Amino acid sequence: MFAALPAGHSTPTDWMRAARCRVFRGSDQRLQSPARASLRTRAASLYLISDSQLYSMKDHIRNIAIIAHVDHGKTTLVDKLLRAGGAFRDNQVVEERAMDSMDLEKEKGITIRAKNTSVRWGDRIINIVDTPGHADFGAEVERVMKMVDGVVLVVDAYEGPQAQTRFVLRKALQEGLKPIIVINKIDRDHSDPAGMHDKVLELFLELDATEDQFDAPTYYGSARDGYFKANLADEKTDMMPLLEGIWTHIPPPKADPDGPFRMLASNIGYDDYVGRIAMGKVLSGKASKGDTLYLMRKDGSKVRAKVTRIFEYSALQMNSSEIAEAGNIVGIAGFEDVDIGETLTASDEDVAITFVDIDPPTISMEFSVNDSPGAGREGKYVTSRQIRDRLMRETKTNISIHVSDTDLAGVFAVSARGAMQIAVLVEQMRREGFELLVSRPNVIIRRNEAGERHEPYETLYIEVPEEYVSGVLKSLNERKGTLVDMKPHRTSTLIEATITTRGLIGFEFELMNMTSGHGVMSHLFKEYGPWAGAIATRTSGTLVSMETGVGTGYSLEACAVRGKLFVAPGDYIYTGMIVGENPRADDLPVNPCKEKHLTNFRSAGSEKGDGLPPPLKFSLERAIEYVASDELVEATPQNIRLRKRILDPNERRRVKKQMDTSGGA
Ligand SMILES: Nc1nc2c(ncn2[C@@H]2O[C@H](COP(=O)(O)OP(=O)(O)OP(=O)(O)O)[C@@H](O)[C@H]2O)c(=O)[nH]1
Ligand SMILES: [Mg+2]
Repeated sequence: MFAALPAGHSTPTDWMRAARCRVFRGSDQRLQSPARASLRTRAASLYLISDSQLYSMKDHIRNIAIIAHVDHGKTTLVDKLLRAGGAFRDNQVVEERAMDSMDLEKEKGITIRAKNTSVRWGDRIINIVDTPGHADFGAEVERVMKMVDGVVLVVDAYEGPQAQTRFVLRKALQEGLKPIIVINKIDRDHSDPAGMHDKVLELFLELDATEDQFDAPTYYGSARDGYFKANLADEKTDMMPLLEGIWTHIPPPKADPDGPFRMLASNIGYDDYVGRIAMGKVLSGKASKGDTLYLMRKDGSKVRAKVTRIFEYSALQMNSSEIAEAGNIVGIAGFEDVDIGETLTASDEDVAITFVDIDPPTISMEFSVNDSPGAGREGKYVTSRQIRDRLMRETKTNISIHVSDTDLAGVFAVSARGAMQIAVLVEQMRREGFELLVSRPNVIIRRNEAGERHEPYETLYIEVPEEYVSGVLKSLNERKGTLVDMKPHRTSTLIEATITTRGLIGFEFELMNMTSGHGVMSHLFKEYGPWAGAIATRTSGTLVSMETGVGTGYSLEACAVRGKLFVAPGDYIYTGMIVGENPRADDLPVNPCKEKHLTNFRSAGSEKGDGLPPPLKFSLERAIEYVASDELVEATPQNIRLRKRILDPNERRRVKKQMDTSGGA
């Protein structure tokens, strides 16, 4: 695209900067449009206000969020910023990606919840929020936007900006936050730091960044190797150039030290001694232990309570503090019921602070009591009340999960941004000792004014080696995706498509299989659009057990002839449980629990099933995507089983016949 640069500009970046300046100086035609004019007004209102009075007192604090697409290196960067800022002793051994402290985060190698920390040297405080990059956890990024005054946008020097880079940058620019660009992983073979920087600037232009935002300082380096530099040609040293850059370029918090105390709860923490802790940036005034504050609740009510403890973040923990001062990010205990998005103020006359708009959930799943035979044997918490209480507790700290009762007793509708987000919740619950049944994700349908069904659509970006392109396009076509753009990129092809969220369910797994792991994809919610019609996302049927008992090698060998098995000899199996995949589209009843009749000629191994291939074991995420609408996943602390919703074969047949005659649901 930069083949012919305008005269006088040596690099695409120079050219883009000049273009951006023209927009603001008024020499460009585009300035005449109302959108451009409003952009100018916004820029003026953001940066030409009397900052001096707002900034003056909080000079020793900076508040930043680290944002990026998944795996671009945010948490690794935080490790190195903490160490460079003196958070750890020189000889202290700290595990990699220390901020990923949840068990599931460690196991999956991804960040799930946004977390706070801080770097302190002298009286300087840099409060840092590490955020997740996976699209399903996007609300975690949205909710911290009001806590910070700037963002460090991390971009992989090889992959360049991806779907979630666009999402998080858009949110940050909309909030008027000051960005710093970090081109990470320049140590990677074939990385292209300068090229990727240009792509980031293109994205800034596309997202209507203000002039000041567009002029974001850039640092190049490697979080893994612990260095960043302001120019690619500079010698590599350490993290100090970036740390100093953050200090210099991110403005001190806009906060009024002399006003009455005000704080928006952007997160909720928990401490065994003091209970719930409201965390957020103090927007004005200060508070100390023992002060009386008011909690402005979402429902309009006001609750009066005393501050019992104040916390500050430091390295990997929260420490007690004497005072919550304007501009700082603190935790305040004393409000037992506080929720994210609520305001703490010194006066009951005050008005609540507006929280950021959180994008709504797009998918929903049923959670219900486990009514499979053998229920209650493997879990501690199995009742409807226990499941309901746990789900309600989740909504208190996880703002993008919504839970509602359904018409059926013991069945709850849980909505979220994506299947992975719900799978993480189910995984946490089974680790805590819950047993429950979960359904396949369904997209949340809306009706337009004419009463027509609309469903969520996403923009899908895929990068695959050339030889897999036709297979990917065929699959997209079957899933009712439409191709938007296709172009070569290095040795691969970049495909952009529009596809329904429904059509995307299970696609990542298919892409992995189809491309032997060489395909990379990311997606971004686009809009609600007309219902796309039926989409077949699974072409195979299942092998369903007709018996309850224990799987035997002898009978499973017979079942294995029919398809791929999900169970092994010795596994507990019940009537209606799915024990394998039938390559044909229908469900095949099988008996996997039969004992072999004694004969004089025993074939060695056939009782133990030694000749059986290992069973296909589903991860929870895969199981949730795999099941059809008449099937469920049974999740217990020890097992993940698949089953038919209706276990009894006669009843199942009767209901199916009824559905067929009434034209289906
Ligand atoms: N080569 C190289 N690898 C890096 C660098 N920084 C991070 N990584 C690796 O990239 C992977 C992802 O790093 P994370 O720090 O977890 O990335 P993240 O952005 O926090 O990921 P999410 O929080 O899940 O979005 C890990 O395997 C890191 O070791 C780097 O500078 N160079
Ligand atoms: Mg991370």
